[in-house]
Amino acid sequence: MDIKETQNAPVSSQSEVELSSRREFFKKSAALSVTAIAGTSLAATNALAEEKGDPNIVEEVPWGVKLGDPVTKNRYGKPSPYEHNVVRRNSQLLASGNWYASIAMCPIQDMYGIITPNGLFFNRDHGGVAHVDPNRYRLMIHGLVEKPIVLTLDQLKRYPSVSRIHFIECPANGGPEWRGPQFNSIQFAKGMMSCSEWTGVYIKDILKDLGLKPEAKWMLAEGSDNSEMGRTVPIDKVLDDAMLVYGQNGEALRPEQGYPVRLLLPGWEGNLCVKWVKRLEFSSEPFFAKEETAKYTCLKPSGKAIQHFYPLEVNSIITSPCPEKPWTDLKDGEWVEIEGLAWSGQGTIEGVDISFDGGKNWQEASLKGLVLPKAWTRFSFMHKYKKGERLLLSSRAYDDAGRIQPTVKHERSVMGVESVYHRNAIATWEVTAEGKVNNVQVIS
Ligand SMILES: Nc1nc2c(c(=O)[nH]1)N[C@H]1C(S)=C(S)[C@@H](COP(=O)(O)O)O[C@H]1N2
Ligand SMILES: [Mo]
Repeated sequence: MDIKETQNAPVSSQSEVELSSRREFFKKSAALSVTAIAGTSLAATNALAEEKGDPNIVEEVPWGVKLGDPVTKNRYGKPSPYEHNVVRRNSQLLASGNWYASIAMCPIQDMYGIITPNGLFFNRDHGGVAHVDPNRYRLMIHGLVEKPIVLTLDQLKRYPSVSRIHFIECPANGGPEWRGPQFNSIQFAKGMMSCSEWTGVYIKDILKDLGLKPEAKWMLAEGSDNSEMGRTVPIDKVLDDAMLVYGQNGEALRPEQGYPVRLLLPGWEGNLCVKWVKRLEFSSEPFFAKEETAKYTCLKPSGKAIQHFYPLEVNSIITSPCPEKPWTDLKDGEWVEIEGLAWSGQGTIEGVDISFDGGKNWQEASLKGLVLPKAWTRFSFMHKYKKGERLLLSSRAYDDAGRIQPTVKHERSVMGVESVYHRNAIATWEVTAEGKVNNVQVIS
């Protein structure tokens, strides 16, 4: 067969020359490893592998000597079976006694960049995942508008579309840990969030068509699932950047995210982003005043509660290392990249600081890739690992709204520990002398 012959063909003299000079380079950089930076210390490891005759280089690998799958095999592609551990996970501790009114956490320790693959987007439902027939999908927009309307999916898609990258976070993310760490896991401690590119229509654009009456101050959004999830949104947010989205990372929304249409309120509490949305009603009074809908409140030590607090605060977490991604394999003196995610529902991330001593001293990390408003922002810091050293590793993000993450002590002094929602205090990992990583809280 042609393919096999080509693969077994002898290498040309040209590539032999290239190979040997590469080997020379690896040897040289191994010798120079005293002054190693990340790249050259990796090169030193490579030179060793070549000298010892790594079988994965010198021997034939099974997938190289036979034909692969035909292109007709995977009509919808799946990750490599070797990635089978990268999945959403659920915990009895976070379930309301069943797996329908429940939550599955995103494996943020395994994400690259700032986009969550659709199959890994965190999933929170109050009555299970609804499976909506798009042909029978209807969206009613009524109340204080001149021209009330019922739209089919096709009609909704006829409005001019926009694509925006935004995170969605449940305000209860990190909520079980007000009194102290509960999960030695980043996925369970911080995985109630994900970030996608969303495609849909600005509600303000639809309202230009329908004519919003000036008395309209609130918008009720209702889902067509059995929980309905009625939520009321102030009109300013609706007219700012609220969207009805049907696209997620280049394809239709997944059923778990509200197929075929969900409400997206960039940067605001995830629970307001009503999925499988069937109705928007505009009114002069907030609907929760009539006890038709619920909202989350934050109980303060004074016994008073913050009633209206919709945007999510500036926040960050180090994703590598973390309890799932320890430093146990690192050698003394090796360079390692500390990475993490920062986000703010109130604006754009301006910077992130890293501390190795639980917040006494701080150094500035760099932001990498896209830095967008109300979106995950990836940060990075190169660190020379010292074997046997115990670290208290923290990150502290600040945004262009002038907000910075509080210390745990400061957050507790203002909010106490009785609240569930909106925890954004500085998070800390303990890196032990052996390189294991533990979820801890620095209270002082
Ligand atoms: N219709 C409907 N919308 C809903 C919910 C629901 O149960 N039903 N859950 C809400 C909550 S509490 C959150 S945090 C987000 C979760 O969105 P996701 O499942 O796409 O991550 O959806 C919100 N919208
Ligand atoms: Mo939520």
